[in-house]
Amino acid sequence: MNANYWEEEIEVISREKLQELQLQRFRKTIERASNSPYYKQLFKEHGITSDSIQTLDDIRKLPFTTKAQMRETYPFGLVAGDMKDAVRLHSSSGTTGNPTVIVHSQHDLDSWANLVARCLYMVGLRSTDVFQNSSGYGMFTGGLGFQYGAERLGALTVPAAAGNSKRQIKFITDFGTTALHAIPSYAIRLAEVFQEEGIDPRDTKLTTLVVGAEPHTDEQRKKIEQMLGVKAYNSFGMSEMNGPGVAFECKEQNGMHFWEDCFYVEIIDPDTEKPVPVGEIGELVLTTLDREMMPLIRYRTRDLTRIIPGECPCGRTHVRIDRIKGRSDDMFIIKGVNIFPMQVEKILVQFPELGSNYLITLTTHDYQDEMIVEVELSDLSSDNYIQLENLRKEITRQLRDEILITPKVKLVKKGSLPQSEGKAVRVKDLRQQ
Ligand code: DLL
Repeated sequence: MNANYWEEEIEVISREKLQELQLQRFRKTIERASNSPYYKQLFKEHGITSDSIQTLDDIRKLPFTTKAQMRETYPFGLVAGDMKDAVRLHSSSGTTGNPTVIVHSQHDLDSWANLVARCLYMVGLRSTDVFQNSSGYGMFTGGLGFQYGAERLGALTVPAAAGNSKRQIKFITDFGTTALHAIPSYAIRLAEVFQEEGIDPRDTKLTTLVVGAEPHTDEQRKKIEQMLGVKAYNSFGMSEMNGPGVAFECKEQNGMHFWEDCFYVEIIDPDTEKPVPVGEIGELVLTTLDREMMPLIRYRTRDLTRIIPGECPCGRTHVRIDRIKGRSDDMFIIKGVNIFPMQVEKILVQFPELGSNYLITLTTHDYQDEMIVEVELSDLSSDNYIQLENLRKEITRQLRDEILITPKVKLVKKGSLPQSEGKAVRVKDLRQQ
């Protein structure tokens, strides 16, 4: 094995060969997808077969797949393989209505683990490393995704799971952890706990951090690197495309290589749905190229980014995408959890004591993200302090059950929140971006 690459023949493949491989895999994907109830019907309506795709540009003949369609076909309408070959199911962290479900065969899990191993190898991890995963396990793909990828690499893998910072630090110290996976907001929290405990992270063996699953700036990355004395690499992925291991920074730390042998990347204008020129920001649209059980075609991720033009000095030929710049829908991510304002609204409308105007404010306090939900009271509310406090606690509890994090709820007088004339502005993001 070449010391620089996990799979040299794929990572530095010529663009021409890569495109040949993509075309071949794309046609196979269409064949497979046509076994799913959803795509079978769709292809019939549009008269599509694998022969419709002669060049990669022909991909544009195909309609997009959206999150809404994934929900409508819940749970198995997009499954193209035989369910007896299904070995794992994940669902997305957003919980509006039906969750989006992804079903994997053993081939899919092997392909995913291989991609994560490729990413970790790219930033210098080897079988001698100790990899600690502070991600939530369970449905969230950051847990099992990194677990299997790091095991595939042969690293000693510590499934520490989320939270309990003192225990994380004890593991780092006692087990000689060299690499840690954390969402960026948690990495900063952990650095603070290091300080509180009087332990200098530079005295541990920790040298590499893998950060992702939520938007963060280069400044935040530098802060993490400086506080923990590590190199931090950005990692992008989503449940619909496996999870982590979709795009990852190399040692250059200048954009994330997108594994184009497994995903076909398009960047479109979210309004016109036409491709944007290379280098311009648009919405990322992805097609799986190596998925057996549940291929997804032209999936609208709603993530806004751009392709970084030019070649990467590391030699890898797979395109690089820039940091995620935002979303083309109203989803926001806080503490690694994806939330839609509708989820908050759904809870608030159930309380007759509340009016219909509310505002979600996202702020940063001591490097920790905070979510504040201000909601106006209705005429039906009491002005008894104890009753109001009980109401506030009940709203907080129900919101926590729905969105999995605990917001700060503030009940405010009717008419005191800004009234917008057009589309209501429900989210104010004041975080340091
Ligand atoms: O967040 C998968 C993942 C786990 C990626 C661990 C990286 C590390 P979901 O919960 O489905 O999956 O959320 C996917 O998170 O569409 C983006 O909006 C956002 N996101 C993921 N990675 C990044 C990143 C996982 N590096 C959604 N920067 C995506 C900014 C990110 N946003």
